[in-house]
Amino acid sequence: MTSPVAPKPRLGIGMVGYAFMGAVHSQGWRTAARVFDLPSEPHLAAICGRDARAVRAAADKMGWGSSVTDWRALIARSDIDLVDICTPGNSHAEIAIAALDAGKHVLCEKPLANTVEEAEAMAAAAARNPGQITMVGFNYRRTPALTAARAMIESGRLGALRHLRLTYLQDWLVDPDFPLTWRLRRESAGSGALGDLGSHIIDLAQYLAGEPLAGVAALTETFVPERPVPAGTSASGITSGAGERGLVTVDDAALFTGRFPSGALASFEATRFASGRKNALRLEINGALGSLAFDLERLNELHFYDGTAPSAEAGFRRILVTEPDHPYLAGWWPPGHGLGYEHTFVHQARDLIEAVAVGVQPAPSFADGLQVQRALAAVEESASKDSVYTPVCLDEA
Ligand code: SOE
Repeated sequence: MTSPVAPKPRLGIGMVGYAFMGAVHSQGWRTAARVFDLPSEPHLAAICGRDARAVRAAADKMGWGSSVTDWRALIARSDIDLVDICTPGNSHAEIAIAALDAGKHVLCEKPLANTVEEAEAMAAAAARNPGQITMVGFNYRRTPALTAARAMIESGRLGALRHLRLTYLQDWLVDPDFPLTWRLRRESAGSGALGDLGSHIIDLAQYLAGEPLAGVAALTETFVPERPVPAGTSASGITSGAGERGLVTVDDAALFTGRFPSGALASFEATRFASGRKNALRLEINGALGSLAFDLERLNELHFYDGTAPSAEAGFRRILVTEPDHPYLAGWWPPGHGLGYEHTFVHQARDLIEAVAVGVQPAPSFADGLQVQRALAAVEESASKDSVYTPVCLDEA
């Protein structure tokens, strides 16, 4: 007779927010325990949103046990161990600090906050609650090809890093009549393409380089300064009306350079105006011994140039990151069968559940999120100073 397998302890999850990020995080929580052998079983206890009917529908669709309309009630529940924050940035600090002080672990969407002050308060709350685990949702670190890239850099395959070149290009704001949603207002989103997309590539550059940026020099631009206020809404003090346009108060694009303490140089471009580019996160890293290149639109591939190979055999070669020896892949499909965007969130859930079980702070923690927030603020400060870039005019002959 076989003895019954003891049930795993439950990790109760409560999520605040249920739009795009709420949906992919839900997918991560639902799937992680079906793919990986985890120390505890995530239980999708409750989801929170302000509109009772909509959040109920989201709970049913995404597999949550119950729905609530008050995040404080969610935090107060004894069946919730971890609070997952998927709301716009202006509510991150209040929810995260309350959750940490109530004894919950916290996963918070990126960027950590809208301001450095809020991020500092969040990191301080994490520090005064050392028993609670915190993580920021920089999910792309958990793309197997990029986790593998980090391991190659760490083991010295690229030698000393010289260049990190990162771009994150989208095009959903090209239409000047795209509505003035919360992502286009500073009070709700903090910044524009910079915080939304630039924060991802800052985190990735620092993760891959293994050190924080030492300084930045930047340009930002808002190409379309006014947009239609969405009908029937009142976006952050703007009252809607037919044909009414409101001010865009964040950047549409950010272009910046950076320097690492090791001496490596970095360049970054984050934009929502790259016509034809939907979710193009691309990077190339050049080191003294070789290079790596990655494109999120072909996320199962990593391109490696080994500068130590005989020159007659030199050239970029494509590594298919689909094998059981690659990060996260052993839990998935047979060799050669690739993964996609959503899987990065499954890996995020897996790593967080494991960190909670062993009580060891994972990366990126709230302290790491604060560091990215400081880099975002430095970009904005630099972009606001005319002296940083001194245009040199070419006189007509
Ligand atoms: C913006 O369009 C966005 O949804 C980001 O907010 C996410 O972080 C990124 O993963 C995809 O693009």
